[in-house]
Amino acid sequence: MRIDIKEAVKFLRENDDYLILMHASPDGDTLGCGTALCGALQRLGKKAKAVCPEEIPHKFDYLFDAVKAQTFEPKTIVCVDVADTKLLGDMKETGDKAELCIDHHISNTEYAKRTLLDADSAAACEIIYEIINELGVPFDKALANSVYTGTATDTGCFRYSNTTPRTHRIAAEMIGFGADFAGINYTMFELKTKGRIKLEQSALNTIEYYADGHIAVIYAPLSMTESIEDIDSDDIGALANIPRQIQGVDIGICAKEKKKGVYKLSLRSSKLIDCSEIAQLFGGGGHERASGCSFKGGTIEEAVAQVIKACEEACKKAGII
Ligand SMILES: [Mn+2]
Repeated sequence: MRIDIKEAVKFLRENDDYLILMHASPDGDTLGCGTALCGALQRLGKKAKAVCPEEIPHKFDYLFDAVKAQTFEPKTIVCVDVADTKLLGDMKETGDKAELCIDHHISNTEYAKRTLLDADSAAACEIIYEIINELGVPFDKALANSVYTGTATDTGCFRYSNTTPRTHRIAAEMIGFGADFAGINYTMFELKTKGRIKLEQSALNTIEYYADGHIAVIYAPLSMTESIEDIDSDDIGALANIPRQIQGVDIGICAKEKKKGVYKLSLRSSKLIDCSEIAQLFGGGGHERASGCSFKGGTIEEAVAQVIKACEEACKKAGII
């Protein structure tokens, strides 16, 4: 059932003992949502914890300043920025019992009993911002850092076309409440470990072009990622943005091997292509300009070949080739 902000806020007020689920391969938006919502509920005197099925990269540690560790038996499951319970990894079954999902992915499968979806929000944190306001919880520096992080990271530091005047207004308001925007943006967009640089060096060597250079693929097989120390899932995920930096490329594909024989292909596209449609062909989803899908079995090259074929079709349809 689809619900609106007011209904979501009513639900959050009426319930307690929240388990807030954030998606695997956690990013700044899901973690910003989880910590901000958890912190806001705790400030209302409720019990809440925000958990992620995968280890959270240390660069996000500061987000947890917004929450207190609480021990209790969770009763109410809420998913944030989770389009599909498949994105919850080992916690999928818990996610299938979600009472509420707050999300901005157009591909949301509406698995939760109640879904608050706003696909016009660049970040799910924009919806969390509205919820915190409706709950009447005043923003402090920690909550502001969480909401700011979601808006900054899901918009590539306010550079992607999903950014709206509202995104900027919310971010500006968070800066007013003390969000450490300079520190957050340095950590999220500039700072790299030596391992990350080494990973990029190796991955850049794998770039291949298709469709007259309109499609570019970058690879991150286990043989590469396991041989480099000091990298995390976020470092590997960031490779997805490299092909779209190349002039003339309309679709960038990043093929990473998550586990032996399990591949995640991330797609990034120019405004000429809707890459969520391509990902959906393979059971994935996402946004118009950023999407992903997974493959099990076979080789990474076989998975890539299937997606390239679909990308070529999309390029033909768009009149690019
Ligand atoms: Mn998001």
